[in-house]
Order: sequence, then structure tokens, then C-alpha cells
Amino acid sequence: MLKLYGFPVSDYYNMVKAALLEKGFQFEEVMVRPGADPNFLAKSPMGKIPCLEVAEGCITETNVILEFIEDISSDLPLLPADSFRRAKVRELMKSTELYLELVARQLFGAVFFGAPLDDQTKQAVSAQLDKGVAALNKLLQFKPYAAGAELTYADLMLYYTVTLGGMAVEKALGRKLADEIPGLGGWLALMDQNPSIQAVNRDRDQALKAMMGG
Ligand SMILES: N[C@@H](CCC(=O)N[C@@H](CS)C(=O)NCC(=O)O)C(=O)O
Repeated sequence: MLKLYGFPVSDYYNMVKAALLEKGFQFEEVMVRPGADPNFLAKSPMGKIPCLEVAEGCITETNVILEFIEDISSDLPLLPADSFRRAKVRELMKSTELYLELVARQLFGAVFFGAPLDDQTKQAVSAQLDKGVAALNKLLQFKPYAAGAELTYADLMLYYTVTLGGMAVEKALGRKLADEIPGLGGWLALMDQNPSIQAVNRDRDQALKAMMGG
């Protein structure tokens, strides 16, 4: 059986978990924190989560895992068949990660773990966010899904990026992504109805509660 290593507060972990559920895979979740444990480094070379273990070995890097999931289950597609549209989904996935996820992630230490955050860093992150949001607004379709009429991996990546990253952006910078990305609010409401997303979120919320001390 497939094994998914990580923990359910991680947005990257939840992107993969939602994809596995959406595709109807049976899988075991193995709770692991990222880090330098040699046993985990043998599976995930950077010690990062998620890591997917299959019969042949382990795979890391969320976008690579998602592509692998697609390769082994093409009968329930989460990527379009047409090459150009496939590329546009991948462009949206990569842009979401580079220009939203990794930008917001610079605030995680301060927002979730009490690290200091100076005004210079806030301004720098805010300026990067301006560019990222403008770029995403050019790519996002919301017709009704992120890349068009069908649910794709771009939706799963965007959903977990804007829910966790958006929280960090709001807390640290006082900016609401839903006010800056037209259509985001309606799309989030649509995604919230998806049973795979709901299942992932139940576990996420329980884990978050435990992490915050009940
Ligand atoms: N590039 C990786 C990033 C995954 C990642 O950053 N995961 C976080 C948890 S949400 C992690 O493992 N952080 C620990 C670290 O950066 O050392 C991917 O696409 O899977």
C-alpha cells in the first residue's frame, strides 16, 4: 500500500493527501515531522514532507509526487489531456508555489512559531506578494476551477496555499488575499464542498487544535 509521510498541518502534505483521496487511492499516513532524523533522511533527502513511499521506493517534492499520482491513475484525470492546457495547469501550479506559497512562507516563523519579524522583512514580503498576486490574477480562470472547467492539481495546490499562506499574510501583513484576488472567495466556497478537501480539513483542524494546545 502507498505510504504518505508527513503531518496534516502541512499545506504541501495536504495537497498530496487531497490528490490521493480524490483519485480514490488507499494509503497509509505515517506521522513524521520534517527534520534530520537519519531514518527519515533515507526516505526524504532534504528531510522535508511530504514523502510518498510506493513499492519501488520513495518520492519527494510535491509537484513530482502529484505528477506520479497522475501517471499511475490516468483514468481519473486531474490534468487535462490537451498538451497546451496541461502546460497551463503546470504553469499555474508552479506560479502558485513560487510567487504565493514561498512568499507567504517567509512569514510562517513569525506567525506560527513566534519568531521576530522586522518592518524591512514585512515590506520586502509585501512587495513580492504584490507581484505574485498580480501574476496569479493573470493566470487564474475560476471557470469555476482555477485553470478552467475541471478540477486539477492547480486547485489543490492553490487551495492549501491560500488557506495556510493566506492566514499568515493576514496575520503578519493585514492583507486579505480574497480582497486582492477576484473570484477567490467563490472558488474557496466551491472547493470547501469537495469531499476530499473536507476529509483533509477535518484532520488538519484536529491536528491544528492539538498543536495549539487543545
Ligand atoms: N519543495 C518541497 C517543500 C516541502 C516543504 O517545505 N515542506 C515543509 C512542511 S510544510 C517542510 O518539510 N519543512 C521543513 C524544512 O523546510 O526543512 C515540496 O514541494 O514538497
